[in-house]
Amino acid sequence: MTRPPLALVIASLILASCATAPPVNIIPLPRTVDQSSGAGFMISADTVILFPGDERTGWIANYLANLIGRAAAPEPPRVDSAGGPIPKGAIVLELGETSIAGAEAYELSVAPDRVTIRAAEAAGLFYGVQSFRQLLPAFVEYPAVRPDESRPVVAAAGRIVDTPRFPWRGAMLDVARHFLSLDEVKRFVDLMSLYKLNRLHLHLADDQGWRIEVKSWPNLTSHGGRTEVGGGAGGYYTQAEYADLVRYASDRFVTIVPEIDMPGHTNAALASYAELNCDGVARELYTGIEVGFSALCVDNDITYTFIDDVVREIAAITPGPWFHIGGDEVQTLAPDPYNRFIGRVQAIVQAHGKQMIGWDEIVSAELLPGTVVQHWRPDSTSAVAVTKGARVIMSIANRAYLDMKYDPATAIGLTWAGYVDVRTAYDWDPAAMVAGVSESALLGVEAPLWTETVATIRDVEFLAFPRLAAIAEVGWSRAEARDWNAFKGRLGAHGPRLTALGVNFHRAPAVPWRQ
Ligand code: TNX
Repeated sequence: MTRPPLALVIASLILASCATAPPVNIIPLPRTVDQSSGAGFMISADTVILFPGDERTGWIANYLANLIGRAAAPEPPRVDSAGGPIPKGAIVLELGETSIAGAEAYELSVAPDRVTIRAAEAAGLFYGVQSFRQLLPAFVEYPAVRPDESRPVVAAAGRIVDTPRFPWRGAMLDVARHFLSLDEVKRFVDLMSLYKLNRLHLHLADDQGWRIEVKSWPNLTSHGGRTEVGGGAGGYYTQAEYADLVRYASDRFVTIVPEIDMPGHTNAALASYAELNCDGVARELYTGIEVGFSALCVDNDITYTFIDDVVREIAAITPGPWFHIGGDEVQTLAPDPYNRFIGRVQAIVQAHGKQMIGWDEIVSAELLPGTVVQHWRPDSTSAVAVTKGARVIMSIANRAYLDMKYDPATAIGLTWAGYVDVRTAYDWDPAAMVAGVSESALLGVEAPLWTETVATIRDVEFLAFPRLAAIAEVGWSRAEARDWNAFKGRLGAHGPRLTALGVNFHRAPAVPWRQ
């Protein structure tokens, strides 16, 4: 392996040991951070990343090596399975008990001669890696970064012990109103990982488009997938592509949650198959942004054959335990048929081995154990769901909706739930939003990004960042430890990192962005 010139090594060592430790700006805020004032850990051509030896932790070790890339040496750090004496300058990933238990918990200790990331499970190692990454200088994130003696790659010394508040820390992408390519969704997964988010809910069907191949109902995509809001070309994922995305996300500890919205938001299906309509007449494709006008014919048996096929095929390529059936905004059905419909669909979802999730409208139906309610309407109550034994995902629109404008000057986005500036997205407690929906009833939080006004991945990034970082901290960090003023300072320090990653983030005026 080629080594950097001696001068570079010496200069970097001097810089590393003289520099006062930069403050730790990790987002989401870890449970405990003990920073030490001494020298940090410097990455060099000798750095080796050691892992316990299995495939999963080997993948994480390689992920870290690729993150560091060529920032400190002509080649990324070497990766090796552990065994034998640990050399000086190693980054050690190890599996074992941590002082705070939990599947996603980790301990990270950084000293001049060694970094140790320890966790009971691989997920914790991955999150320890994300925290370590945030201790490294932002320039590491540039894809074309090369070693430069004036810029040593040093992580501040100290010790972090960390575990999340909630198991569900999610984002949602509406790929129905505007389609996003597989690579764009993968990039979004990568950005989620930086902030330790672990659920990606994909809104795969709506009035304007059907985005996932269903082999037994091929017109859904060949016809229903070929447009989007504004009349663009739309698109869809083949089952193989979806499976590839599921794998990509699961490598990064992100579980894909598929949503097929029903009985409303179904115009694309109703346009693809005449028999799904009560009058037997196929609808026209729709490219506007009205909601509430479409509904499956809930009294026809063929509707349930259709749903059974759709759920079966998608469940078969979805290893995660959840299937989201939407259930929102049906304006053309009376309560009784709506509730009966939700009951029948719930049985279908369970028969295919999944737990059903629905938007908060489903609380009027009978809910079976395991069903999850996603709270979105600011004036609705999911407490009813709790009395029926359901758990709740908090996505209250006036805090967590990424498609709301930041302020009146925001060029894209909607305003029906008000403006959601970064502070509004940050300064709330999911356990204090709905009386009767307290900590124990909550699975966690999720930030949906609806795409009526969002046409490109650059638009997605603008609305999601930095609010998604705020939501990530709402989901991960303890409420008592969170503080807007401290957060905005840490967030400001993320400006250069997001810039290096090429993220088109909103430079919210309230945040002291660093250059
Ligand atoms: C409400 S949130 C909807 C979506 C829209 C969104 C726009 C929910 C369950 N339904 O159909 O896209 O508002 O903010």
